[in-house]
Amino acid sequence: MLKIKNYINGELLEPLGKEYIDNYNPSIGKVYSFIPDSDERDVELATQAALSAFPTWSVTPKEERSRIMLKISELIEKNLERFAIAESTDNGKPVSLARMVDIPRAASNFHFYATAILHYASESHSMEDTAINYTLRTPVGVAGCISPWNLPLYLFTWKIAPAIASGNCVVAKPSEITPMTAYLLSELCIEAGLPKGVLNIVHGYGHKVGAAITAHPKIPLISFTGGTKTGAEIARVAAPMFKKLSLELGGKNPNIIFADCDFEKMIKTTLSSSFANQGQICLCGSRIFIERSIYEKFKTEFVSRVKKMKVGNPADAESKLGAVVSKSHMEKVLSYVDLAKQEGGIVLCGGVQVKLDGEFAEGYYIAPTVIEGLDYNCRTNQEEIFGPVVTITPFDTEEEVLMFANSTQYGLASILWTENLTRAHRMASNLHSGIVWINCWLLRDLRTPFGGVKGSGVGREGGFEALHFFTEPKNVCIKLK
Ligand code: TXE
Repeated sequence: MLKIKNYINGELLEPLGKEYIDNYNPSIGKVYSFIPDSDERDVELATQAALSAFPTWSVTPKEERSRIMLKISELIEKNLERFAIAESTDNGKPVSLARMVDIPRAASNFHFYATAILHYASESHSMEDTAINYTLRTPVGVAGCISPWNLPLYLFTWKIAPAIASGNCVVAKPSEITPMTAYLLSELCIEAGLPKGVLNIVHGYGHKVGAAITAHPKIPLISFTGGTKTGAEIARVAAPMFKKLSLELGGKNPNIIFADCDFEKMIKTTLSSSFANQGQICLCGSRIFIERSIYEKFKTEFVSRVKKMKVGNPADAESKLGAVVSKSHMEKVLSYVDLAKQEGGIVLCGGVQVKLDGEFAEGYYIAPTVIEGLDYNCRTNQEEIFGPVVTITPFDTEEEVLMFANSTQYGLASILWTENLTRAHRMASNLHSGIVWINCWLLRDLRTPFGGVKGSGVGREGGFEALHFFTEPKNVCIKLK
């Protein structure tokens, strides 16, 4: 069975402790490869490699950095099919989704930042004829990048690309639950000629490798995507060390549907915003609020279409949902269905594990689940489930639905369906979230600020926001007379 390796100083290495973790294929519930169980010694090696590479990489002309990153992007595209299958095997998601979304987006992340740095300009502030200020933007040094399992390569590269584009060197840790495409990426980085030490990938557990990166005194910047609790732990360790922090955390996003929406478009998109990637996207709209006059119509139509969504072999083009990422995650999601019932919820469809035949019999499949009859304030409607489970709730007024929408500790994204432009603007400005999608979902322009408020995080990724984050501004003031 394949043993994944760390990527340190341009080489593929075994972990120093020679220990490995089982890596499961969630679609069949079986171990299919081994992940390095690295520790702080591997992180130290990676950090030293990054520190050694930094003086050269940080002054490498941006055109050259761009050229190498474009090559990496090209190689990902060339390996699209292989990467899509690998992502699906590791994560359980449909291959079709990985082929259409995850892997192309990973290539775009490199492409986007390879070209963004060519257009990035720092500021200058003139004080008429007294003085002129200009801002130098220099790379920070060694960046620590830690990413989750739901969109493995997509979110991993969303951090690494702006970090190395702006001249930093990186010590990165993908999720130990889905390490495979990060490993495959390290092979492509070697092929593309990325200088050794610029990117180092250390595999292993969060409490060992992630914690060692967070606490390392020579890593002054941490970019993290993952759970809100983990984000709080990282902030607790990193804040007293005055590290720069970007935290992209959980969500419990409202999907607000007004009676005047384009019903057909809304239903189609709501199926995706509820169940894409088995509902394991921090941007999924898991709380659906429907204006009362169309509640029954919505419920009948939505539930009937959800029941038709095929849960199955991720490689099958017909499968709309594959497996959830792990057995423990499946159990967690199903425990929320039990909780919803205890809280008075009625399960309109799903709510159970799906048992497939043959080699998939031990896989972790959950039927897409719709629940009604819950109070906006109950735990099911307040806590992040991160699976194929949505609740539906009627509302009467704009004020009421705003109160429902803004009631959670999270504030990542909101989805809004209405043809009334004035209302759309009014709602958008009153929703407590970093992103508002009106009459669409997951429509992404990589230049826009991406991130959340409240328990959904600190800071923004995307566009020049990320280049700001990965550089340190220094103002230079020159007196003219
Ligand atoms: O998160 P975890 P998971 C969130 C969403 C969801 C969670 C799922 O809330 O619940 O991510 O991802 C490492 N010090 N989003 O379960 O456990 C861990 O090894 C340092 C939000 O993977 O927080 C993994 O690499 N690192 C989102 C990473 O942190 C530690 C998009 C995330 O793990 C650590 C996607 C520690 N003490 C998911 N403990 C968004 N907002 O963009 C664990 N890790």
